[in-house]
Amino acid sequence: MDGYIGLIDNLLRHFVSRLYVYFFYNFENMHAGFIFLAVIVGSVLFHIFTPWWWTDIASNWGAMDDTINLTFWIGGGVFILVCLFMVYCVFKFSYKEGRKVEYKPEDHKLEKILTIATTIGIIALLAPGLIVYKNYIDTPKNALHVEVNAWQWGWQYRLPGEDGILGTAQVAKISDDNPFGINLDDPNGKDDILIQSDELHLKTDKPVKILLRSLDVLHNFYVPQFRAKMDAIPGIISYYWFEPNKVGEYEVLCAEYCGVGHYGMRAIVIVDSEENYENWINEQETFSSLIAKQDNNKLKTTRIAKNNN
Ligand SMILES: [Cu+2]
Repeated sequence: MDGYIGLIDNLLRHFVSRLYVYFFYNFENMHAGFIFLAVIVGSVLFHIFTPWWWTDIASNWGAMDDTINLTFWIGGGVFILVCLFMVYCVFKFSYKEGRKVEYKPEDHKLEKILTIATTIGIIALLAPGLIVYKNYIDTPKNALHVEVNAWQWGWQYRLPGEDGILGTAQVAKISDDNPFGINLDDPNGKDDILIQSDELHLKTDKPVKILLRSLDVLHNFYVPQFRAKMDAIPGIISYYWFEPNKVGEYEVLCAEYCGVGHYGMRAIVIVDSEENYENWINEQETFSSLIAKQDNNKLKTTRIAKNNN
């Protein structure tokens, strides 16, 4: 028994000392190759076993996922090829005494191949995205308009009333009485529906055009499940569209770092059936009813003031 243990012990010692020799005398020249190999294997394994992946899609924009997948395959493929090439070079051309480097400042053939291959790769990466983006901003005629107002740090929403047209608005006109800065002399603004809440409702299977306004800095209205987002930029109205197609509750995030309260810009979008949506929208306040309420309040305060004098 002791003999066996002695043998195993000897073998282990032999193996460890061999490993030691390998690592510290050969490995030194080639360790970069092993690191690259580990990076490739690690990346592929991470991709397969990652616990983080997309949410289920709840809109028409499957094409967004396709372009991301295409970018992933092209980018991932090139990444693996470049790393494997480096691994090959590290092993093939590691230091050998007496070996000289060939001086080759130019190689027209190689340059031509690399230029053409890079061009094809860049076109394959960009062209599909441009096509999808064109559709992304090409709003269907029957889309519901929803204005998203972003501010530090929250959201409010405005929908057109029965006329289907949003009144014009300006940030400079925003006040306590006019939280969206709607132009008072624009008749289209009177019936606008104001939602000063974190909860927005949308109708399922009905396209929505999102019109983005920012009252201060860059924000970005993002619901991951809709695969749609865009920056809200002070001074201009940016827009895109999507069609929610799954009834449910989704979280809104601000996807543009916008200051210390950025993390708090979370809200809820509820995709309703037609009936529930109509019920919800009928309960919302219009701009003219808000003005009437405020006038009423002012009247009351003046009356109280008069009575008290
Ligand atoms: Cu923000």
